[in-house]
Order: sequence, then C-alpha cells, then structure tokens
Amino acid sequence: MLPPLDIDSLVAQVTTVKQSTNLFRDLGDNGLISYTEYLFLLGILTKPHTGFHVAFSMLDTDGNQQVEKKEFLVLQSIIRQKKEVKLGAHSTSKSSKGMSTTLLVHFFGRGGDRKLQYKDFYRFMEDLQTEVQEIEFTEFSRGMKTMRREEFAAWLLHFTEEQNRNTYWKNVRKLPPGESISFQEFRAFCHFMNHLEDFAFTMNMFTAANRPVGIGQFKRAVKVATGQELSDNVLDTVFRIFDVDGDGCLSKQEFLGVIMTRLHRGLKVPIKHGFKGYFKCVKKETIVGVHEAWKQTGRSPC
Ligand SMILES: [Ca+2]
Ligand SMILES: [Ca+2]
Repeated sequence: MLPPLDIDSLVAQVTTVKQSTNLFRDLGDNGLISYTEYLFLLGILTKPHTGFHVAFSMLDTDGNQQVEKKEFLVLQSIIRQKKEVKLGAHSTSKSSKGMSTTLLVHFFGRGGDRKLQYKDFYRFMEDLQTEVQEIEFTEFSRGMKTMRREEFAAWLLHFTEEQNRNTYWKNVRKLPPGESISFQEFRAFCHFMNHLEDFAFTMNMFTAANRPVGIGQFKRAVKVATGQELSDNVLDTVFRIFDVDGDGCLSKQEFLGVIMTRLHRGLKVPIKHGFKGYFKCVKKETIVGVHEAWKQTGRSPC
C-alpha cells in the first residue's frame, strides 16, 4: 500500500485540473482511483446518456438531486460486501476509511463537503466518454487524423470474441480500398454502440421473424434507434466484415449476436480479489494503469 503521504500528494494534483475531455490525460501518472471507482466508471462508459441518470439516481439514496460524499461511498461498501460474501472473508474495512482518491476530490473537493450535482456528473461522464473515444481512435489510427478501414476493423474486432474471428479477418483482408474514417464517423459509431439495446429493439420492430436486413434498412434502424446516422463508408465496412454467409445482408446472429459481447468489454474484469487484492489495485491503478486496462481485452487490471 502507498504511504498516506504519497496518496495525499497524488490526489492533491486534481485540484489544479479543470473539467475537460483531457482530464485523465492531463493527470498522466499523477492520479489515483480505487478499483471500485474504476469498475463504476467502466460500467457507465458504454451506456447511453440516459444511463448516466440511472447511475446518478442510484447514488442519490435520499433523492435530493445531489450526491454527497457519504452517498458515493456507499457504492464502495456494496461492492466490498459482495466480495466478502463471495470470499467468506472477515471485514477489514477499517483500513480503507479516510482514503482519498482523485475522483473523490474531483467530485467533492479536498474537504469532502462539496455536493455533486447531476449536471456536473453528466458533463464528467460525457467528457470521459469523449476522452476514451479519442484515446482509442488515436491508438488504432496510429496517431493519424483519419483511420483506414482496416484499422477501424481492428478496433471493432479488438473487443469481439467470436468463433468466426478467422472469417472476419479474411473479410478484412478483402476490403476494397476506400475512404478513411474520420473521428466524427468513429464517434457516431461509438454512439451507436452505446445504444445497441435500443437498436436491437428497433430491429425487432422492423423485421418480422428476425429476417436478415440489407444496408438501407440497417441504416434506417440506426437512425430511428439512436437519432444519428452512420456514414455509408462505415456501414459498408461493417457489412463486409460481418456478413459471414455472403448474402449481402446481416442477420441477427451475424451482427447483434456477435457485437453484443462487445458491450461487456471492460466488465469482464473478474471481481476475484479480496482486500489484499483491492489495495494492490488501489496502489496500482494510477491513471496510466487505467488507460492500459482499457486497452486490454477483458483482462483484469490487477
Ligand atoms: Ca442525495
Ligand atoms: Ca449474411
């Protein structure tokens, strides 16, 4: 475990960092979040904006439209209790009391008496989503302003575990040269990915008996479900990769069945650590560590 002095100096940095889509990148290695906070953020990261409100309301136990530090800390004890029940461990929770983190200071100030308002939480989560999207885009485009279709495919397949992986990669290699994908197009696709459940519902309405759909129908369903359009270039790439039987359409099994696994990407992190593990994580989970964990497919950050 880090000595309290080190934790204080790490956490103190956050007071100088303003809310932005560069919050975590500006902090670099000078931040600290707990494993619980990491799981919490990861859980909301792939949700539509309506999910932010659900998360906030869950924290706001007394329902006064603001979250106090003690309400936020309940989250920690819920996850801790789950672990204890599972592991049959004795409570050692005393040791975690009073520990501060970057996120706690950011939300509640150094004194811990500031209240978190929904609009600030919403802005924080929105900025975090944007920041993670920028990090992933830069990672897969190798720092370029646009992404080649193959690079987009690599990003798409990175979190997708499926038995047809070899077929997908064969399809990727057959992709005809086309326009590169801009960050805006990539963002629109991420927005779509965060609304997959709405999309699945819309598709059920559109296609009786779950019939496979062509590009035109798919595009319309995306617009209806998410309010945004996907570019033809992105759609064409998606169809070429996932149309395993080559009929020019995507069946539910070919697309949703595969892509839904992506929803759970970071959430595959197993909660298998006891307290020792928890603090090992707290120590290890500097902001850079979180970036690394985001990059790794479903692997535990510890
Ligand atoms: Ca409250
Ligand atoms: Ca097909």
